[in-house]
Amino acid sequence: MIDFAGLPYYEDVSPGSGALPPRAWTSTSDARRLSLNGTWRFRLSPTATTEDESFARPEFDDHGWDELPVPGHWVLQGHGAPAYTNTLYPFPVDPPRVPTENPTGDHRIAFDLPGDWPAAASGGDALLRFEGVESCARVWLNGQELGVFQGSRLPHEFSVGGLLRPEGNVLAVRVHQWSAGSYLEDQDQWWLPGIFRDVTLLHRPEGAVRDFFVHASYDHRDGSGTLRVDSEPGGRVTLPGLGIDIATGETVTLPVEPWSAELPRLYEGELVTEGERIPLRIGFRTVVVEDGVLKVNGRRILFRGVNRHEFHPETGRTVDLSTMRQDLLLMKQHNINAVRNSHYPPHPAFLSLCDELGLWVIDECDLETHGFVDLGWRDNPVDDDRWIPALLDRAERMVERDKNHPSIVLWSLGNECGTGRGLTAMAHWIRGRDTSRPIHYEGDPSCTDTDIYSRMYPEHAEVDLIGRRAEAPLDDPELDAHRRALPFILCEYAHAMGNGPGGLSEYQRLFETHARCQGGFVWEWIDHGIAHPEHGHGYGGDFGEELHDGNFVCDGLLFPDRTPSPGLTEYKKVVEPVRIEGDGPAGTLRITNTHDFADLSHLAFVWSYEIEGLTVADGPLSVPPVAPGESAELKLPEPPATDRAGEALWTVRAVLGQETPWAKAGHEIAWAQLPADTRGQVSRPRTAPAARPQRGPAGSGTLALGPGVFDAASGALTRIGGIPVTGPRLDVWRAPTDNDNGAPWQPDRRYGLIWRELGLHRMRHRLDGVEPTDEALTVRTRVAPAATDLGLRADYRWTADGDRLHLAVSVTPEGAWSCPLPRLGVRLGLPAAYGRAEWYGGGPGEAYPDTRAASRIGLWSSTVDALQTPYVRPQENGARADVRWARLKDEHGSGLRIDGEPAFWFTARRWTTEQLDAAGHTPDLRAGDTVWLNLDHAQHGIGTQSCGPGALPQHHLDAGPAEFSFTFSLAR
Ligand code: IPT
Repeated sequence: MIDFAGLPYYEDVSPGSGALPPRAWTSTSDARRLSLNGTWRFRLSPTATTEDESFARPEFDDHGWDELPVPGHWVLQGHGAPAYTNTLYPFPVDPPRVPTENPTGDHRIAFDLPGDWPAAASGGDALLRFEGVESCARVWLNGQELGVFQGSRLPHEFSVGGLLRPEGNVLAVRVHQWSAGSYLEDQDQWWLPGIFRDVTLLHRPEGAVRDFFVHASYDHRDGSGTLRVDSEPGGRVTLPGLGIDIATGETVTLPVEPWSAELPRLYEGELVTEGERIPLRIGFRTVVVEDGVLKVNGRRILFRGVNRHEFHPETGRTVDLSTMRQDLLLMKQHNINAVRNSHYPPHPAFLSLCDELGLWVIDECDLETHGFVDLGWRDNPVDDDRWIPALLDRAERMVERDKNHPSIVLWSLGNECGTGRGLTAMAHWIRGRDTSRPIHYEGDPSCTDTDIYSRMYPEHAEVDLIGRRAEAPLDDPELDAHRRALPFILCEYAHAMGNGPGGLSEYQRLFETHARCQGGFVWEWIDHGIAHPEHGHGYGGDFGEELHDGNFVCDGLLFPDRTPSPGLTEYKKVVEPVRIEGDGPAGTLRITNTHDFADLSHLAFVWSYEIEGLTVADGPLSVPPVAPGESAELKLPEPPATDRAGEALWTVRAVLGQETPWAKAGHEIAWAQLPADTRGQVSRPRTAPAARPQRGPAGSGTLALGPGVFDAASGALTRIGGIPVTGPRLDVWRAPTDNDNGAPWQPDRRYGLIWRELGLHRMRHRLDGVEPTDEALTVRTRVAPAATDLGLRADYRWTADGDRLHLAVSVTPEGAWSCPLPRLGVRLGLPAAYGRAEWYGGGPGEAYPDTRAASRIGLWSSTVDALQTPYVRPQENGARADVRWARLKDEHGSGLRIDGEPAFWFTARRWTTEQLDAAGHTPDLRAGDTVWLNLDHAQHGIGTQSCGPGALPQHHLDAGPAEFSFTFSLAR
């Protein structure tokens, strides 16, 4: 075991020196503050060994240095490069030692105090506050050393009152990329050193608040709130809205409206001490674990959550206020009600926004030692007494900073640290300080230190068992009984990497079935793709890293530029807090309110009656203010009289009745479609007698059948009504998704690799016969890869009537297929001019068998370009589900129409699947001279096995006999 004594400060495991004890954060007060954000001077050294501290002297000449915006990460500001690893430490693991190559940024800023800054003679103090510096800082003011600290995403303050002068102050900060603290910060994200959050100078008048703690609880039995505010020094607390005017330390109980994520009622007030007035925003709520369930204000809550890292594609973890707000607005607009601060406390302003807009928050400590897993957790800092002071320091800095936010309902000790005494010490300290929030930690299956049973990425079947409290027992009966009595959450599930995640609906059903299963947090909110000059958005390996984990860092529901991905649209639909069901032909409707607190009075309901995607009639639907957890039975209106023929559907939607702080009136919350009659799809009647295949002009080598022209020798279709075409022919390949490729620890599910190994990307089409008969042209083939006896017999039977050409495909597998197929359908090429698509079927967005909840039947149109989903690493994307017919048109509006029987999966792109498969980044995809269509009878599910379970069996595309058909005609 290494001796920790005598190491330089950046390798010191103790919490540092010089910084003040942590305290509650406030965004404002009447005390003066001065932001030191701005342009600083900066010098980067390759090592930390420099003994030269002359730069800290005020008179040091830094004119030759670069300028650097603070806050920021120097590796995103032209100095060095970012690096991505998931669990691997990017340096030799020898805690607490770090490499000699330890990039070190010296920072300087000179500043004057504003003219109205209180003079030192007026008493009080001033604090210098850092909200976040990665990973270790040493600080000097006016040549005087203030101290050193670690704990990158935690605040640190120094007392500087005695050192300030009216003009010419010089703040010097030396930041090391690596420190002992780096061993505690092995989160799955970019390594981004720098002063990345605000730096502020705070005046502290005599008698100012050193710290304060708001205790505001709610008793649902009598609707009362109880408030006590502890403050040091004491003072008075006023909340005019409640007529409260009490001394600090005094308790008052009175009727209040509670705070919840759904109804985030905050009472504005003020804490006044002799030296300071601090605005308060108080939310009354009580969080308990009772009867094995997590309850807020007496009711079970259900997390519809996401894991959020702080991320911006240009500025990394420096995230400005408007971006924070944008994140939360997008969450609220997508029915998300909870956020886990993975895996560190965010910028403090984010939490105030959560209070205001209404989100349940898990605040997680800046602690992860994941890289020790590969060492069998040998020397894990969380199980080593010498690190306990540092761990406690981290817990204290989180809890003290954030304790006054009603939105925080759980404290989390950290992420992926294995188990150990350090965690127990943290939990013990937190319990002694704040009894109002249960404790979360996922990494210890025994739940020794926690009040919640939490897991990541379990399969649906296991969640079902846990929901029944019938999970496999722990060896220790006492611990087992403890755990079995706890509520259960998925702190991570549904890995949103690339196309996906699949299987959300099935999880949601479990959460709605078992009281113990209180929802989960999708991994994760946003792709961490960093703006890259060549690649658009770069991922691991794009910045010259020696070790990296590729695009595993791009696994969010938002693309790096914060455009919602189809996964977010799907999640919104799956977690919608209103369930609309019914029997269209019978005209009955059942509306269930799945909110936890809100009734339905804030929503307006509307219906529409559509035939083949065209709205024939619509109107409002009167729905009573159904209480949470309750349902109402309603009648649909009488179907409108119409002579329009075709498939008829009811669409019922719940929208916001009024504007909210996060969306406009009319914003859609929930919807459903119900077939209006039992007829279903109406097939177009034959219009003309059947045509027969005809030989083309002598020497042309062609066959004609209705509007189709075929190569007589190969049976290949070459034209439809004058439009040159390539194919259609059988296609089973898709550019493997991240989920297809799966995770290394689940080799039997890595279908992307298994398919490639089998050769599904290099299928050969053997021609076995071209058989024109009186009524049809039949082309028989066998489609198979080299080196195996597996194959698919594919027969294409062509018929025509009038201007319509029909294709019936019949597929028969041969050999023992032991894995599912990626897709099953035909691929067809059209000239590039056919760049506009219209379809009647599922839309407007992408859908796959287990990601199709948000796909609704309608008449949609898009350019082919806009049909693409720009996953940071290109992969299969863009399919539309349940398509009855599609038209591809040129700019004059003419083109090809395809009707499917049964409905099909429709995909169109300007590159081949092979090109999509070969691309590493979106700019690699270049439009060619063909629009490629995939008309699929079936697709394999998506699953979430890039980190989690695969597609459920019901979403597997198993090789089996299949028949499907298409009708081609010219579109006008
Ligand atoms: C889990 C981590 O907690 C999270 O930070 C992230 O890495 C996620 O996986 C995958 O993207 S840990 C995993 C080994 C289950």
